Amino acid sequence: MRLSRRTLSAVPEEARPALGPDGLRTGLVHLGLGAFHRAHQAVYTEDAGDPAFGVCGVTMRSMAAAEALAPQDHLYSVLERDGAHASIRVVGVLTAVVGPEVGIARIADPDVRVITMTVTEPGYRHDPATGRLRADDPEVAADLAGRPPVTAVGRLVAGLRARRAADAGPVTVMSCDNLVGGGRLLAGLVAEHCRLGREEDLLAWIEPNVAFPSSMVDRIVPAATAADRAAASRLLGVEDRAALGTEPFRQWVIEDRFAAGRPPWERAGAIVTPDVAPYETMKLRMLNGVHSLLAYLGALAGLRTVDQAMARPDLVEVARRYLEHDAAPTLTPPPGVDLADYGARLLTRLANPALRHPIAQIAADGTHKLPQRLLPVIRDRLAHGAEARWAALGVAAWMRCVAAGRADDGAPLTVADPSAERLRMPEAGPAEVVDRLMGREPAGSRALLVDWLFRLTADGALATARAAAREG
Ligand code: CS2
Repeated sequence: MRLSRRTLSAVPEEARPALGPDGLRTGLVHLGLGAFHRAHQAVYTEDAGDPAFGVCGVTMRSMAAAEALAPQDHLYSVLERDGAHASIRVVGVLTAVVGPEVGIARIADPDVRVITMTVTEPGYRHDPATGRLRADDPEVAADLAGRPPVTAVGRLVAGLRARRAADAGPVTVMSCDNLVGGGRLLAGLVAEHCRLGREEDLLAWIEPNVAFPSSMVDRIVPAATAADRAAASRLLGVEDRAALGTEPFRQWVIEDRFAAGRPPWERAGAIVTPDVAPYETMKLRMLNGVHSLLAYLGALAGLRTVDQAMARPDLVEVARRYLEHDAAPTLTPPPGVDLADYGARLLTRLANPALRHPIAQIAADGTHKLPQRLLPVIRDRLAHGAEARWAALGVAAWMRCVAAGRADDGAPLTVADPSAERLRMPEAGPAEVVDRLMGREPAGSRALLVDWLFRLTADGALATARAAAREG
C-alpha cells in the first residue's frame, strides 16, 4: 500500500500532516524541488498553518521527485534521526508538483504571493567573485536569445514577465540557497538579465513590485536513500517512495521584506528580522565552512560520510580549531547567540551517526562554495594581520582533491564542479597548483597554502591533520 490521501488514515495519527492536504490554496511557488526544500521550507510553511499558502513545487532539473510524488498525491514523509532515535511526519503542504513550463505560468497566478528558490550555488550562473551574471555562459546566452529558458534566473524572469502581463500584482522572490546576501544577489542577476535581454520595461515593473529578501536556511538534509525510504515506510505502515531523512535541528532566519504578504513562518519557529546578515555569515563560515573543511580532508582520507570524519579525533580537533581560531573571530554574533555554544552544538550535529551525509555531496561545487565559506575567513583574518591556518588547510585540501583527482591511497576521486576540467592538473606541484587556482586571492595566503598542499601531498590528509593538531 502506497502513501496517498486515500491511505493517510492508515498512517499513525501523530504522523499525519499538520496542514492539508484538503482546503489548501496555492500561495507559494518553489523553484527547485529538491530534498532540502521539502525537509526545510516546506515543513516551516506547513507548520505556519495558513491554508492560503500551499506550495506548488517546480522541478528544475530532474523529474524524479515529481514521479515519486504524483502517485502519492504529493504527500511525503520527513524522517528525523538522531543516533538511534527516529521520528516521522507526513508533510501535506504541496498542492502540486510541476515542470518548469507550468511553474513559470503559475508565477502569474494572483493567489501566488511568494516564490522561494533552492537551485544550488552554481545554479545562479554568476561569477562568485563579482556577483555578476555570467553572460558568456552558453545557457545564459541561449536564454537571453529567447528560447524557452532553462537557467533559474531565466525561468524566474519569464515567470515575472508572465505575472506582469497578467497584472497579477506584487510578489516576493526569496533565495534560500547558501549564499551571502542571496536576496541582493538575485535582484542584481534578475536586473542584469532584463537589461541584457532588452527588457527595461519589465525591469521598471519589477523594481517597485518585487521584493527580494535574503534568508539563512539551516538543516542537514543528505540526498535521500533507499534505506531512508525503507525506514520511513516501516514507521508509517504504508510505502513512501518520496521519504527523506534529516536531523531534528532546523533553523530559518528571514529578512522581513515582503511585497504581498507571507506565511506566518514565525509561528513555526522561524526568526523574521530586518537584518539576516549576521546569521548568514555565521552559518556559512561556521557550519558550511567546517563542512567543506571536513569534506575535502575526509575525501582525501578515503572517508565516505561526515560522521566517519567526526569519528577521527584529529579531524574533530582541526574542525574545532577552525571554528574557534579562524571563523569565530571574523564574526559579529547575531543577537543572543554565543559563538562557542553555536560551534559546540554544530560539532554534535555533524557527529550524528544516523545521517550518513555523503562527503561527495558537500565536496561538490567548491568553486562556488568556498568563496562563501573559507575564502572570506582567510581574507578577514589577513586584514587583521592574522593567519587563518585551518581555513587555509581546507582550501589546500580542496586544491589537492580537484587538482590530483586521487585520494591519498591512489583511488580515483571525482569532485563534481562546473569547472572540474580546468581544475584538474595531476602533474603540477604544490606551488603551481596554488598559483593556478588561487586566482584573485590575496597574496598573503600563498605561502600558507603552498605549505599545506605540500604536506597534504607528502603525508596525506590524516597524518597532516594529526601533526597539525599536535603543533597547535
Ligand atoms: C552542505 C550544506 O552540501 C553542502 O555543501 O554544507 O548543504 C549543509 O548541509 C546545509 O547548508 C546545512 O544547513
